[in-house]
Amino acid sequence: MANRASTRFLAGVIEGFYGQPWNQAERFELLDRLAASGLNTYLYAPKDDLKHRALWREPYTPEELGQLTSLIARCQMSGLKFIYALGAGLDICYGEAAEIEKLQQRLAQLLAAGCEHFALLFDDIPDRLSPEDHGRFGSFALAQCHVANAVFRWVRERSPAARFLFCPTPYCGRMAERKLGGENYLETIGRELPPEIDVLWTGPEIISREITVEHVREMQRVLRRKPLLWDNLHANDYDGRRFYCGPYAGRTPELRKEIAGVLLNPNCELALNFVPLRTFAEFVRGSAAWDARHAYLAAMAEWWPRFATGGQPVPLEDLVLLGDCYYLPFEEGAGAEVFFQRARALLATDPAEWGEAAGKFLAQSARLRELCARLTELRDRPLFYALSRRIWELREELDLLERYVTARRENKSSAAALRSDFHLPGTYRGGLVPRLQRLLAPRADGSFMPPAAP
Ligand code: GDL
Repeated sequence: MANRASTRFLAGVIEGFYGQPWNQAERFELLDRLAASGLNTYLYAPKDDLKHRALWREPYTPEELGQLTSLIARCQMSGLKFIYALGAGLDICYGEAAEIEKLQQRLAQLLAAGCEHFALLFDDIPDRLSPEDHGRFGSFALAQCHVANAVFRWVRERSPAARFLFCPTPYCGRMAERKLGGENYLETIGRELPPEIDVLWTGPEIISREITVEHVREMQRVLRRKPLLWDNLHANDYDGRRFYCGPYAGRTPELRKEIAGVLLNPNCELALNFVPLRTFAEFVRGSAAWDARHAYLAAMAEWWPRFATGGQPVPLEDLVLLGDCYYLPFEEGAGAEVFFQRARALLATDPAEWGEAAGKFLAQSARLRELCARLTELRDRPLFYALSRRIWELREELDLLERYVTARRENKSSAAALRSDFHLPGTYRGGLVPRLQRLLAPRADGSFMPPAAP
């Protein structure tokens, strides 16, 4: 396995999302899965672990360090690189020597625990310098390079083969266009950081639908090195109602030779990452003829046995349809899209013209709804708990639509017939957040406006 750990191309997972970090058992499970699928890296960067970011100056207790030590040992045993990241950017004073010492003290704890590889992350932080730092460095990029270079040199003296990663404050094309971090931020980073430091990059957007060779070549020029992709395609921390079990997609196999590697920052719920990881691993090692939908269907078939229930089995076809309902951030899977269009067309037409369409819709909706009910009996409880709130919501919407279509088909158009005792005014779709959401509607061009007056 040593050969895998020594390869330059990094491929694996970043635990880099907001929200509850994975627990120790989940991390072990993940590491086993990474090793089994031929991936080689785990980057430890849980945003809401206090000591990763908010309390980055506080040393680890022996117990906390013990947990990290066992993760590091497991990685070494399995031929995986464990990369430890610190996010000090919320409040660091860049020009203070004592701050760099604090960073070193923390990394020294990790070195003593056997960690060899490190990262400094400056994403999602205020992009302003204190007057002192401004006076000393003149630019945000120079202040960060000062800290990163000092820590990099210190690390390399102690861990000569260390990979050292840097996440810039503008970490995607859109942020760079808005000049986050100031004029020429990325050019400065490219010039000042030694070429051995890897620079993380999420693509044209924070969540990039596509990452093209052209885009990456442009970044190579600016950063003076191949970027290391931090891929948020399957991250769901920004929307608690969604998860993504679609395939790794929107990146062509040619991209692989243009980057230093790619690390997936996936769904917060580990149990929901089976298909993302399985298809990603295939992308990393796969042939030029790689096909995302094909990879998805194969991965769903492999995931299927985990859907064993205490009662009736879950048909694979229905599971694929459910997966299609929670596919990727910018698209539904093919089956869910057809289902949605069928429902939309029905609601926009007179029931007299429905023909067989209503029956088809009702049958498919009932299957999906029944599947959601059956999943409550999953033997794999963490998997069910990860799904339960989302599929509850899906069931409610399917149920409502079925009631509506049935009532219209039976020519009942009075308000009483279109009412549901399960979707009550005040509670159903209630709450402050949904009300606030209705005040401004998103438009296709990314802007927001109050919805058109009736
Ligand atoms: C981000 C954060 C990341 C988060 C993701 C998705 C980076 C570099 N940082 O901006 O922690 O999980 O978006 O919400 O991506």
